[in-house]
Amino acid sequence: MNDVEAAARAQAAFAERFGGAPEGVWAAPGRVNVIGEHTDYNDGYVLPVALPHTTRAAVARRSDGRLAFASLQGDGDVVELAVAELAPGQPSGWAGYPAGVVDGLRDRLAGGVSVLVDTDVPVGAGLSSSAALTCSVALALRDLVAPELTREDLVDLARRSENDFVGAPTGILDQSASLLCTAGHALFLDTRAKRTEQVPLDMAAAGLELLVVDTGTSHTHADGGYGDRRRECEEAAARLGVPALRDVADVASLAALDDEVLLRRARHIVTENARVLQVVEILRGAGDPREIGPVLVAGHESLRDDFQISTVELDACVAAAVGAGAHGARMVGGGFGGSAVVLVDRDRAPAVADAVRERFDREGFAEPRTFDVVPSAGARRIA
Ligand code: GAF
Repeated sequence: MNDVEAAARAQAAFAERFGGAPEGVWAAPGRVNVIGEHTDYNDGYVLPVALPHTTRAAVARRSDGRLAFASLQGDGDVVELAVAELAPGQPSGWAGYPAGVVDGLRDRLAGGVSVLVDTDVPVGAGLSSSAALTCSVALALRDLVAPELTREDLVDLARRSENDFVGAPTGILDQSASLLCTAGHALFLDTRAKRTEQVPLDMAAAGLELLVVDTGTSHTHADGGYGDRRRECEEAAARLGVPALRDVADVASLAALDDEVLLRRARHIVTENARVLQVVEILRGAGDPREIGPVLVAGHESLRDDFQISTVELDACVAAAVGAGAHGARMVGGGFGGSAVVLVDRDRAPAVADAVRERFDREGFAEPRTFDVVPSAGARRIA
C-alpha cells in the first residue's frame, strides 16, 4: 500500500470510529538492523534500515479531556480514559505505547486526543512494530502541539514511552531508525554521541536482496530475557570500571572479568561494535557489499554463543540460508524469537527462501514468512 492509499484508509477508519476527520495522518516505519545488536544501551554503534512497512496514526485533538485509542488490527474495541488517568501501565496492552507518548506531552494535551492506528509492520517479529507505533504518534503530536521538538527529541519521547510508561527497558535503536532513516540508506548511529551518518545502500544496483525471514516465533521486550542482558552488560561495565561497554577497547581488555557469563555478554558487545564499524567501512568504500556477508554471520554466532539470545528457528534459518548460497545471514532485534535478515544475490533469493522453508518443514517449525526489504523512508506526514 502506498502512502496515499494508506492515508485514505486511515482517514476513513477514523471517521467511522470517531466521526469527523482527523487533523492529519502520520506514518512511521519498522526497521531491520543490518548489524549492531544490543549495542544501543551500551552506548555503542548500530546500523539499521527502515522497512517499507509502516504504522499510520490518524489523529485529532479533542476538548473534553479524554483520550481514545483505536486500532484496525485489534478487536475493534476503543480504549478510552481521561488524560488525568494516564499513569505508567494505564492503559495497559497496545494502547500503552501511544498513551505513553501522549503522557510525555500531557501539559499540551489537556483537551485530549483521538488516535486511530493501522499497520502493516509485522507485530512481535523483532521488526520494531512498537517503535513504529510510538514514533507515528510522536511525530503527529509534534506537528500538532510541539513544533519546536526536533526528531532527536522525538526519539527520546518515544523511548521514554517504552521505558517508563510500558516498562520495556529498550535502547534508542528502534526509535532512531523509525524517525531518522532515509530511503536508500542505512543509518549509522553512534548512540552515545547521538551522531548519525546516512550510508548509501542500494541493494538492487548491486544485484542483491536483503531478505527478511519472520520465523513467526514471537518475543516481547517487557519480558525477562532482554532486561537480564541489559543488567548483565551494566554489571560487566561496572566490574571493568568503565561507564559503558562501549569504552572497552578490545577483547583482551576483558581478561579482568572472572565471571564466565559476564565475559560472554561483554565479548559480544565489544566484537559487535567492531563489526558495525567494519560493515560501515565496507559500505562507505567502493567495495562490493557482498563482503559484509561473513560479518553478518559472525554477528549471528556471537548472539547465539556469547549473548545467548538466538533460538533453534533462527539458527536453522541462518544455516539453511548460508547453506543455499546466501552471502550472510543473522538474527535481528532483541532476540528470543522474531526475524532473521539474509543477504543474497537477487537471482538466488527464491532458492534461498525455498531452502529455509524446506528446512523449517523438516524440523517441524511453522512456515516462515519472507519478504525483500528496500531501505525506505523514515517517519513522515502523509495527509
Ligand atoms: C530491541 C530494543 F528495542 C532495541 O533498543 C535494541 O536493544 C534491540 O532490541 C537489540 O539490538 O529492538
